Amino acid sequence: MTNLKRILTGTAAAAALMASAGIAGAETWRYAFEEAITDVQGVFATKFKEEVEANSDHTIQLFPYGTLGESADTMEQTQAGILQFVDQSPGFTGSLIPEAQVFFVPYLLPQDTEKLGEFFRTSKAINEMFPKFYADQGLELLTMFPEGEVCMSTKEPVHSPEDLNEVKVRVMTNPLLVENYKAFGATPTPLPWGEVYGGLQTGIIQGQENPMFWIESAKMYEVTDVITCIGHNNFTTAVMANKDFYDGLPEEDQQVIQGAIDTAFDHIIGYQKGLHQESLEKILEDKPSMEVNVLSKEERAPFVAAAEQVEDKFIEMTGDSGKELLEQFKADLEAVGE
Ligand code: 6CS
Repeated sequence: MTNLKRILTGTAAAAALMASAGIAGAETWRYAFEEAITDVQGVFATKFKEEVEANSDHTIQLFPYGTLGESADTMEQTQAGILQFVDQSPGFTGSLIPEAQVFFVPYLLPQDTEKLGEFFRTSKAINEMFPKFYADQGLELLTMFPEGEVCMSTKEPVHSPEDLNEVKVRVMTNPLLVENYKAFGATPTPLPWGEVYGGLQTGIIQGQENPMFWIESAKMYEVTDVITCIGHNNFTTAVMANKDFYDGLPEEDQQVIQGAIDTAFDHIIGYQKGLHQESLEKILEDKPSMEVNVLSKEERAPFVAAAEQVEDKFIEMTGDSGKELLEQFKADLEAVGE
């Protein structure tokens, strides 16, 4: 046997041994998300990367928004196994996983980040029921986490559903979110993220909704004049892995991933303390003329009343599985005092 042959045979034998022992070599795993590296999803992803790299030989390569296309593109790439990890909001997962639209029944979620953290940590609906829906689409659901109270930003003030009459409000591409804004009196316009700034600038749309950090960092305030908070939702997102990739990992690697997810989750809950207010202050510093309205209980009442018809639509769209999920979701919220 030549030296080269001996080395090659040795390497193959070692690889076979490692494979049979379930030990994978150092790998680079690709992780895409829908925001910039300094935004909430980016801060989560950075913490996840640090944890995985500190506790294994693997490397995580991060792909912020725009580097691999829109949310729909990165989801396809994950399902195809080109990406190992993806962060995608249920706002874009509506057609793929209709049950994930439960996050768009208005006035279900609390706004307090700590309470939300407890809900996401303990919820049976999220931790036991949702993973099955994602698994059916070839995805391992690793976690879901909140990103902050959603507020509208529009060209004109909004104090009632009448003020939204004929206002084209951009929503994420999610059928229930469309129903949500119809019930609020607006003309919902589903669009991928990349078309929102230009759409507002040219007047094709006249409003959109997002958490305050995103209204600030994505400069939504440059192309709208009024921010209105009615407390109807808190932006939720989900981190997933390609299921075949995840299932094929040795248990040791799966544990590293779960540990990194748990650490990043705690980190992102803490990170968001005060973020809404800080972002609002930055907006007002840059554009003092921005009008900010937090609607009173009385003003919110018709929006709260509209939630019922959105809930009915959710059940119409998802049938028994959605109904069961919604009931569990409500029970889980009650368990954390909501
Ligand atoms: O509205 C959107 O489409 C975007 N909003 C946030 C907070 N994150 C990513 C998403 O694409």
